[in-house]
Amino acid sequence: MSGGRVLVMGILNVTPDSFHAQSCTPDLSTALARARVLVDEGADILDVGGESTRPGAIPVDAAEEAGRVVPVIRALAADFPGLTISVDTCKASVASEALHVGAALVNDVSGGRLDPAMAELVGRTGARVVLGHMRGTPATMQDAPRYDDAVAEVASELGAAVDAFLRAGVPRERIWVDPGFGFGKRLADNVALLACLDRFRDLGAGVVVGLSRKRFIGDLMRPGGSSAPEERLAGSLAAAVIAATKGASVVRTHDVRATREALAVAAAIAACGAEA
Ligand code: HH2
Repeated sequence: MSGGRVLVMGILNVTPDSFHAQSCTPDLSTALARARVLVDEGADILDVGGESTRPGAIPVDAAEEAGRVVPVIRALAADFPGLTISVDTCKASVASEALHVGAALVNDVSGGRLDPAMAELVGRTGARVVLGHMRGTPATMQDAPRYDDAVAEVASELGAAVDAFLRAGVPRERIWVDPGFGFGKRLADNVALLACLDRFRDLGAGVVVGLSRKRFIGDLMRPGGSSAPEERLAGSLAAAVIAATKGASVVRTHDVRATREALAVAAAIAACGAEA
């Protein structure tokens, strides 16, 4: 594991249609109640999203998306003054409103590709940013994705995204990268990206992973079978631990307590190995 404790980013989906239906808290009061649970369980960051990015998701316009996340972020900033709040969006206008009411981090699963104004906004505001890797859009990304060498190609495309944000004036230490598990990837691509996660540290940025309850985790848990997102916790924890041992700085999850406990075991073993 890399030096420093792995941060846990709790998922707050202010959506009616996220792929893990139990994570949906589409109105202010249920979102705040869920946020309190995630904070009590030890979340370092809360990631607030107002648009599902699952494959084939129906796009939401900026006004609707902002209308979902901005009241929640404003209330979270008031209720949890020390908490890092992230906004999960690909739209600069939504990110701008979120930063204005208390978010400090922009989590853009498109790595700034879907909105050319995003890099300039992050540079101007001094926010932190997660640059995710995705080809196409959530509507098209699983239409026959193809890589000759997924690790090399994703690293190269993420490297280009990092360069664009550096050119926009974002300091390197404010940039994290995320290989984008499930975002236009086949099962073998997701497996290769996790197996070689340490390669992404060569980009000179901390590495974020979002593995929680995704379809490929279910495919690995039950080869040839099927599973619902509710049944994928064990596999998600295994993947989170592997990511941590390969240098992830942040693990994004629906299950903060279980993930924190699994990471604590991994950290204790890694610390003993480092002393030996
Ligand atoms: N995955 C999802 C959303 N945001 N952000 C980062 N950085 N990395 C990820 O892998 C990632 C992400 C999809 O998960 P979820 O938010 O639970 O589902 P939905 O997009 O359906 O709301």
